[in-house]
Amino acid sequence: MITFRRTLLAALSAAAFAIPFQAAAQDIKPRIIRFGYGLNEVSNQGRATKLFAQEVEKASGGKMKVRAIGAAALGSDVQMQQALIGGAQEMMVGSTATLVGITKEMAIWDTPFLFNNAKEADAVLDGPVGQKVMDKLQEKGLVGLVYWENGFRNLTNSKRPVAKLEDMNGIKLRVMQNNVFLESFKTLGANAVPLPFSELFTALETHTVDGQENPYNTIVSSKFYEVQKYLTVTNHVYSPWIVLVSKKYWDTLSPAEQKVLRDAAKKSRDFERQDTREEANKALADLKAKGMQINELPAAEVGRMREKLAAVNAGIAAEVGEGLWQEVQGAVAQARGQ
Ligand code: TK8
Repeated sequence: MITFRRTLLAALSAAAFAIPFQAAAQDIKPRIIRFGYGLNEVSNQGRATKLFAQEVEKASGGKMKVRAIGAAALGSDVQMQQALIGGAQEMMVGSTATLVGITKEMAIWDTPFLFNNAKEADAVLDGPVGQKVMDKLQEKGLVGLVYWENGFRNLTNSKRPVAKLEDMNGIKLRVMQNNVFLESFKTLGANAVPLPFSELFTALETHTVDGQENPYNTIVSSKFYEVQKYLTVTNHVYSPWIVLVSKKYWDTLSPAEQKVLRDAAKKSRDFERQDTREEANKALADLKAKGMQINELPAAEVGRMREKLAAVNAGIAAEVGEGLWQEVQGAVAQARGQ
């Protein structure tokens, strides 16, 4: 009896002690972070997400757990962005280009031929102006952590090899849901159709569209080679991906928890860029082996493409503001000079 009373007392006092520390008690339960992405698990995006999840779990001693959900199972980029803003989903990675409807400054990264190589992209995106553009998301309910590499985009289609700009005439080309891309490809003579990435494979398979443009890695991992015969090396624009957190969720985290996410995001970025570049180096050979017919756009035609696409620059500058446009141009010039 005495033992029982003692145990009861101990239990009661433990409970009483626990009440003021409810927050701490809750922390024992792992925080589950739903992290959505659009590509397959077996892709550069999937691999880096997995690494991010491992880093978060390790650094938090298992108190934070990332549930990675790929293949757009949580929705397209745009749908996931809305879920993050509303607080129904915690994290995602997707294209900056699909964020322009929320934060217009993101359109700066859609500038055709902005970067000549990945080194320039890294310097500008990871530098002060990249951070500034990322920070604009906060007032819209999103916290940007890091930019990953999607990569330089190239053109594929099922109609014909594109060896000169005129070959693009009338090709029904899927573009991202973004005005710069829409205008760019209209300017080049294609019949540009905005579609979410999650609908793209089926649209190509059913010939709802004839072509699309994405980096080599995505053409491989999304198996576009099964439904696209021709690939033209254009490198017309560098696409970043961006790792996002719901601001509603972010604000519930302690500074230590926020640091776990920031540090893991940086590690995932470094891993992802290296992995993407290694894969991209092999991708053309892979795609050839899968039966794609590949041609480089001749330099003279690239020149014509640059000239034509310069027409969209004024629109981008107006959209993001002349100040930001100049700042990015300056950062690129600096990166180029280094
Ligand atoms: C994945 C997309 C994709 C992008 C596209 O969700 O839509 O073409 O390149 O990476 O963000």
